[in-house]
Amino acid sequence: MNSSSIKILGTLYSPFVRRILLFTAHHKIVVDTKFFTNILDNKFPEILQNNPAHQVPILIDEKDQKTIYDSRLIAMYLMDKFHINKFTFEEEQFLYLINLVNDSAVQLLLHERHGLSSIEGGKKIKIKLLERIENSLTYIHQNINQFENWNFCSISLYCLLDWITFRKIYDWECEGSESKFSGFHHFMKKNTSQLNVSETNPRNFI
Ligand SMILES: N[C@@H](CCC(=O)N[C@@H](CS)C(=O)NCC(=O)O)C(=O)O
Repeated sequence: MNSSSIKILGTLYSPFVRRILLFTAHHKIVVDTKFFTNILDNKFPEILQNNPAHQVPILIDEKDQKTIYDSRLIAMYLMDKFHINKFTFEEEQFLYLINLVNDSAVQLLLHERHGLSSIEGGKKIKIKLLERIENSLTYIHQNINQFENWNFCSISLYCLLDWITFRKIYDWECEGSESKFSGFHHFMKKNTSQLNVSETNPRNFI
């Protein structure tokens, strides 16, 4: 049995957690995992102790006595520790957009769950969030050739696109591969066989 000094606290559905699981698998970094359920409705002392914002993923490196939260910072920590190429400035910019789309999608999901999309103010916020998602994804799609390599940036895009489909938040798949996002179809298809992608498919855990 593998045991690692690195532990990842997460949930089975989070696209932010999945990024770290794909990134560590790709670089053959052994991690232990601990998954929580329903963290939006429950407060978990172990999460709160390690991240005051009560969000996952959280990395705990027992050997080096470090606790890191936020997936981008976790990736940077691992890059440093395992001598993996750091982000380029362009990748950082794409990652910023991917994170923004992901956060907007999480907010949309919460809006729907709490029925806010059916009230006037809520409708306006929904339109704004959807506009941001659409514009940012269109821009990323125009630059899809920058996502040829399987690195933290493309892994994050994969997890985002799959998650917004899974949660039915934004239908980038539209009319199949002929859609305006045809480059995303190609990107997703090409990467479905990457390490740990099928094992971390959130649909497995419903
Ligand atoms: N910026 C954070 C975002 C993490 C995040 O939003 N995590 C969600 C899971 S998808 C979470 O923990 N939500 C619980 C909450 O907000 O209370 C990252 O990149 O790690």
